[in-house]
Amino acid sequence: MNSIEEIAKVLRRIKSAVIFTHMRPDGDTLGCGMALHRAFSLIGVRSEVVNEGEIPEKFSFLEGMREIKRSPTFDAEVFITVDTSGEARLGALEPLYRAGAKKKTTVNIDHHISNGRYAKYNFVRDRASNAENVLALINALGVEAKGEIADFLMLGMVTDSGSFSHSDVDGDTFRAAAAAADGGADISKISYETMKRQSKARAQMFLETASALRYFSDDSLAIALVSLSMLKKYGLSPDCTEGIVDFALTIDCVQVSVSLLEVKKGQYKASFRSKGRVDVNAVAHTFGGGGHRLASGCMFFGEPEEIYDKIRYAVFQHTEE
Ligand SMILES: [Mn+2]
Repeated sequence: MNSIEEIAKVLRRIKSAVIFTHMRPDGDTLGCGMALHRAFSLIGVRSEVVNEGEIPEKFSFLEGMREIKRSPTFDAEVFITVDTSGEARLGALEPLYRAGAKKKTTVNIDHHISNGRYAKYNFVRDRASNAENVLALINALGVEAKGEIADFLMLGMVTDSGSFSHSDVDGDTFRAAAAAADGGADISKISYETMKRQSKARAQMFLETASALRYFSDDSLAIALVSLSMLKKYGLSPDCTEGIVDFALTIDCVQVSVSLLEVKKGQYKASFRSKGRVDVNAVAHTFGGGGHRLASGCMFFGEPEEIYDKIRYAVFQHTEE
């Protein structure tokens, strides 16, 4: 691994860079990409941020997001990836990245411990958000996190840390957030726009789903179901179901929360969340999926009632006494 100073030294000498962000982009990858892009413009490096897909609407309140391109528009000297644990996370841009990486300098700035250190220069440090690492890089480039840069970094920190509530949040997270706040980041707007705001239709769908929540195993297991017909009724797309699985975990007696999203007739995408007594990675693994101990996912085929039974049994098998 390289130090942030080493990487800053390399980047201070370059003329151009393309900054790659990961597929199904979140606030961290986009915030890191845009913050670095703005920092480059202040030190005379031509750069652009690319992402393979649509930029979620909830990030559009930050105007700079409109500048993000689907693929590189010029032949840059350096390829940089941010918040991207492996090349496959670049989605449709992976082949282009790999082809370019053969002859270009590559830089990888990330916070996932699983990161494969696939670039020539790698800085991987376990932090609540990668925005904390990008802040260190920007400072090492001699740029202060002010104005838009502060907003982009705060976006990464707020979203990846669950509004500074996840277990990996520590003093360093707050020191980085303090620097962004000192630079003028609008934390209240950023958290409202990205963590709270929703459409009326989404709120109605959520309330209907929550009131139909099914409880099993002495109320320690809760399952929410979002059918295709419900999405149709409210005119919503499947990404509006994000966050539904987290709701039931707020209930005292619930140890495991599951959401089932119907993706095709009789086919359900399941998300699992656990408070700790149940290893939901093992549960999802039973059905060909996986993830982490406390958060995982898999696919189910069949009727909801049969699926509930399967989940109930698998959760029972993986409950620690
Ligand atoms: Mn991240």
